Amino acid sequence: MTAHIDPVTQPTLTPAQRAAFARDGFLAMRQLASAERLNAMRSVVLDHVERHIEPIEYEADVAYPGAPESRTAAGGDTPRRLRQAYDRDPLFAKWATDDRLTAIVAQLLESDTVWLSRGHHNCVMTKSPRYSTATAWHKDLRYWAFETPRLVNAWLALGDETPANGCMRLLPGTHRMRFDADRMDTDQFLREDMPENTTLIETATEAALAPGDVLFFDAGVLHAAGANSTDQRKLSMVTTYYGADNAPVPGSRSARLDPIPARVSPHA
Ligand SMILES: O=C(O)CCC(=O)C(=O)O
Repeated sequence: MTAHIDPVTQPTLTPAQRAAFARDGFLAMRQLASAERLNAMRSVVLDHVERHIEPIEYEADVAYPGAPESRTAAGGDTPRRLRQAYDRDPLFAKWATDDRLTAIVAQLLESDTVWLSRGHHNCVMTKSPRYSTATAWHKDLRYWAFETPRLVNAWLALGDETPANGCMRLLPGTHRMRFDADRMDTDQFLREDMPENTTLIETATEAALAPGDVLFFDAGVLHAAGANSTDQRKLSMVTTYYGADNAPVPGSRSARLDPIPARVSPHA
């Protein structure tokens, strides 16, 4: 069943957009957030970064290759993710449950009801100019525990995202592929020393985004991103959704925080 979408206020995906998402596992939609909203969100983010408002994941915590060894090492206390965006500020909560945003998610999930996960993503990614590490190829599902793999992420660009500042890179169609366990390392990153993996990586698409654009991607699609080599911080808010046909596995980390009903079925 699909959600009732008001075509005036809420975008309706074209058959070509739906087909692209099903085929590739991602879809960029342009200009979904206004400049006014982005300015307000950016101000809150910069204030929270400046004042180190917890919960924060720091560059030292991600432990990606090249990351500072500890929070006290040079750059170790550079914020990488402002966690718990939904509970952090009403501006973020409003965006996460925005009608136009969740109308698109409802269509991608083919579910009238849309749940926002508070346990996964639900953060502002802050990629700093001086200290930032690249993220290797992975599927977000690697540590998540849900009844089905049908989850959609919405990545809102709060500013420009380009290859130079470490925009997202995605491997089209990989949400539909099954990978033998030995193609991943022990942390579930795609091994880049295997010819079948390097051939796959050659198919990567770079998701350059302008402020207000949203990249929707299936939680099963392989993606990566580079470091930020510019002199400006890159800021993106990322939220994760699932539909009525899915739920976190009881007792798992994915079930620890109550989800938010981001969109309620008109038939409920
Ligand atoms: O901006 C990045 O480095 C990518 C982040 C990412 O893929 C993730 O946190 O799952």
